[in-house]
Amino acid sequence: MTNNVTEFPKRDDVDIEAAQAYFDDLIDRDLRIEPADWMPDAYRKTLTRQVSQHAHSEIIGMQPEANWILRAPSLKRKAILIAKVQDEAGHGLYLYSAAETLGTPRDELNQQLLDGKAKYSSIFNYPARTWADMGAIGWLVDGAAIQNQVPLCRTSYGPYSRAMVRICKEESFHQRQGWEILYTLAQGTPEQKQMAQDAINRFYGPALQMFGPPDAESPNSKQSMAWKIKRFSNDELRQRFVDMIVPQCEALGLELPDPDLKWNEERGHYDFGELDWDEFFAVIKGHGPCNAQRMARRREAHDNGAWVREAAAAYAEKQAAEADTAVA
Ligand code: FAQ
Repeated sequence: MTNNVTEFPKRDDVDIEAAQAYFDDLIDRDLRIEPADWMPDAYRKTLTRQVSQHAHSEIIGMQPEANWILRAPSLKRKAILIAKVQDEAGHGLYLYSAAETLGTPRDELNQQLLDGKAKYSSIFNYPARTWADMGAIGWLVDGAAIQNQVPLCRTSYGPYSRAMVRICKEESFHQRQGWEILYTLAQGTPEQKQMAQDAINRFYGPALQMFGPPDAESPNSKQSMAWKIKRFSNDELRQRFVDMIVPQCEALGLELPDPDLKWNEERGHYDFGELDWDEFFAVIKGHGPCNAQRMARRREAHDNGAWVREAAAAYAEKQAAEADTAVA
C-alpha cells in the first residue's frame, strides 16, 4: 500500500527534520507507516516491544488451553478446542512476521522471551483448573483481547494493523465459543452451574488486568496514543469491557464477583471495584502462580523443536545450492 504523500528519499540521504515532518504528516492524516518509511527510533522500539510481546502472549497463551485438549468432554468440544489453539499459534506467527518488519529478527525476539527479558500477558500465568475455565478463558480472556485489539486494526503501523484484522475475526469466534461453554454449564446440574461460576470468579479480575495498569501508572500510553499505536487508554478499554460483559453475564444467569459493580446513570457506564494491582505487578515480574511452569514448558518446546529448525535450514541451504547449480 502506498501512502498518498510526496515520495520521501530513502535512508542514506535522510534529512532528519524533513523525515520527521513526513512521519508526523502521515500520523496526523491517519495514514499508515510502512516498513520502508522512515520512523523515529523510539517509535520502532516501542512497536517492536508491543508487537513482539503480543506475539509471545499468543504463543504462551496456548498452554492453559492445550492442557484441556485431552480432557475435553466430547469429540466435538475437543475438535473446537484444537482449532482454537491452532488459531492462537497462527496469531503468534502473523505477529512475529509483523514485528520482524521493524528490523529485529524473529530468533532474537524469541530469545528475549526465553531469557525472561520480554513480557507476555499476565493472564496466562493463571492455571486452568476445570473444563469451565475453557469457557471463562474464551468468554473473558478472548473478550478482553477483542476489546483491546479491534482498535489495533487502526493502529498506525501498517503490518500490525493488517495482522489484527484477521486476528480479531478469529477472536470473536473464540469469545462466542467460550460463552457457549459457560451457557451450557449454566443450564446443567447445580454442580456444573457452580463450576461455571467458580471459573468466572477466578478469571474476572485477571481478565480486567489484561488492559494494563491504570492510566496514571502506564508509562507507555501517552506517547503510544500520540503516535496512534494505541487508540484508547488502558482504563477506557477496561471500562468498555466491563460495560460489555455485564449484560452478557446476566444472560448466562451467573454473577460477576464484584460487590461494587453497579450502573452509574450520570456516567452512562458501570462502576466497578478496585483491582488488586499488587498482584498484577507481582505477576508481570514473574511471581504469578504459573510463570515458572509456563516458561519451563516454552523452553522445553523450543529445545524439542531444534531438529525441525536444523532440518528446515539444511533443506533451505540445499535448495539454494541447487538453484545456484541450475543457474551456472
Ligand atoms: N501483562 O505502559 P503500559 C490474547 C506491561 S493476547 C503483562 O500500559 P503498554 C489472545 C507493559 O508491557 C493478549 N505485562 O504498556 C489469546 C509495560 O512493560 P514494558 C495480549 C503488561 O504497552 C486469548 C508495563 O506493563 N494482548 O489474549 C500487561 O502501553 C486466549 C507498563 O504498561 C496484547 O499484547 C499485561 N496485561 O500497554 C491467546 C495486545 N499490561 O513492556 C490465547 C497488544 C501492561 O514497558 C488464549 N498490547 N504490561 O516492559 C497492548 O495493547 C499493550 O501493550 C498493553 C499494555 C495494553 C497490553
